[in-house]
Amino acid sequence: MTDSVTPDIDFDALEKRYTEEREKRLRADGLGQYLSLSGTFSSFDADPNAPTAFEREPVERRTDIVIIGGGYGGLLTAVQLRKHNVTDITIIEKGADFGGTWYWNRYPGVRCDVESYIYVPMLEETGFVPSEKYAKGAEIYEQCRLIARKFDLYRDALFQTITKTLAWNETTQRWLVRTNRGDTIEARFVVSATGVYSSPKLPKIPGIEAFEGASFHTSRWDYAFTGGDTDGNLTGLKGKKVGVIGTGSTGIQCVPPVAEYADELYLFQRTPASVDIRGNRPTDISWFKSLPSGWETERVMNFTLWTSGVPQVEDMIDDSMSNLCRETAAQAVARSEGVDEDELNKAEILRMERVRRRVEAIVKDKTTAEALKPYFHYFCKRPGFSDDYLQVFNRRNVTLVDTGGNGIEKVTPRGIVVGGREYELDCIVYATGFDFMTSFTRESGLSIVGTGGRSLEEHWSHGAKTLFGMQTNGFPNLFLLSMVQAGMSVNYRHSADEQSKYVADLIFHCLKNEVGAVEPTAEAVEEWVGLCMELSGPNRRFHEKCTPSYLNFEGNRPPELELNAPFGGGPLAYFEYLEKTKADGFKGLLEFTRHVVK
Ligand code: N01
Repeated sequence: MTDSVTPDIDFDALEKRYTEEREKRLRADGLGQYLSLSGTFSSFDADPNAPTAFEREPVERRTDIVIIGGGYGGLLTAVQLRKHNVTDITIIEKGADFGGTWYWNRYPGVRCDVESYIYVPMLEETGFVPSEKYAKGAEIYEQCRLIARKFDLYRDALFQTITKTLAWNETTQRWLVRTNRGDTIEARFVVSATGVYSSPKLPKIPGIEAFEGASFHTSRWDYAFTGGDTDGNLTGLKGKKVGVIGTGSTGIQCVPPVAEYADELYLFQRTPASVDIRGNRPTDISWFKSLPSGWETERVMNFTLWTSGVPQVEDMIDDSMSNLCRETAAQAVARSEGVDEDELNKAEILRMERVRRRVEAIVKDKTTAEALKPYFHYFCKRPGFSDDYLQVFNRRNVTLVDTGGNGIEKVTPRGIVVGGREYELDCIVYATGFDFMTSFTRESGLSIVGTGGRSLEEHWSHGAKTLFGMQTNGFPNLFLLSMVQAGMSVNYRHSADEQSKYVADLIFHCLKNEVGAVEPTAEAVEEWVGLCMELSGPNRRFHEKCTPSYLNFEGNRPPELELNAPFGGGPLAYFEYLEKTKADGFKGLLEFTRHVVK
């Protein structure tokens, strides 16, 4: 069937192609196709930013609050607590500094992919001005450190320290926190902010460990080998053949600088990314300085409203992502006015058709251009944006090795094998992503034992069960900042802002009112999980038909992760739940709560 408005598009054929491409990529091993950077592969986890760990004696301490993780979640929670004049906070962080994602991800070309004026926190409070609409990672990292200095968070922070176990002591009403450095810390409250994309993964390809050249994950970029820094200048790649595996948001950011410096670059592609216009530009300083007080909150909300399908008078961000969401919002209105689903589906296919035509317009070699065209529904994967990724395929030193959906066959001591051909390489870069919404204990590496000696692993053996994605019954005074059963904004910073405020307000409430222990009842948790499952239905059904990715558990969701979904009502409704609970002085929560006065 063709369409009268766009006569050259055969929508049915495209739908069929989407299904075929998905089926090519579905694998029985699903998430099992990946390895974590532990055991045999722990050398991949070494911190290239601080190769030697500093020495210190184990710490024995009693503290009000332990925060695990110094990325956005941990940092913002600590800031909110400081604003309540809570001073006794110990932050435990695996890296050698604050920053989380922005500490670890220093690959060349790294930038935020949501506009920096709404993604980088606390611009108004710190006076920090991002230099571009999509700021470089190094700037965002600096802003994290600036926030930490401004709120005096370095004081009691323990860096290069991995939290291993948390055990609740019923008698003292405290958590006993133990780390890999022999620290023992007793804390009234623990906030686990171990990150959303913090557990890197490698593909389980035979031979990885036997490769004799340099190889590393993008979140552990080896500048000692490549030379240069996040700005490029990768002079160590002169005369080198480099293979990059992965074409997600990371791959499309790091490929252009590598292409500029390596003698030969082979990009191994399993699924082409959708790559739309980025439109990055320097910040207009006079515009930035003219913004009225309170602009940041308003702008952050403007984006979340658009991306939640709530039309606004103005689109303050006005970029490819917000334009996309404006279209989606218009579609939601059309749907409510009874426009046929078929028509809406066509609009969605046309959107991706624009992306495919952009590939044709930029990439000169027809076979390469064809292989770079994505065939899946737009929101099946995190949309990609770049002004220089597709252009690299016009360079003579760049070869796209399209694996036809199969991925790499094996790694040999000399290189990578695809389709029976060995590509000899000096270096392999794994841009293969992170665990996402899988098992909390596996991703965080934490062993947590709550009331009655019950472990969190056991408690969640049939899936995560939370209230607001942050608390669970049987684990008093423990807050988990994650996206599971929480409202997920496209702008992670907005979710982190709201979660951190909620957690800090609740902890402050407990400290002020001498509430010894707070935890939701099993009934409250059951109700929230039920609501999450009910509301996440449409999104789950959409993703079940998608090409495999981390967003749909590689198309093969394990039964124990059945409940691992974001709160399906969207970020705005989620924020309202948090606000309402705070507004009634946590009464609702505390009524349904095991409530012990110290
Ligand atoms: O990881 P990904 P990412 N053979 O999982 C491929 C955030 N982020 O690090 O598509 C060959 O998206 C895999 O192929 P396929 C952002 O939210 C933010 O890029 O599964 N290839 C895919 O191409 C993002 O969504 C920012 O077929 C193999 C790639 O590896 C999230 O992090 C920057 C393979 C993994 O892509 C994750 O992005 C970067 C194999 N055997 C990231 N196995 C900023 O905001 C896997 N792949 C700056």
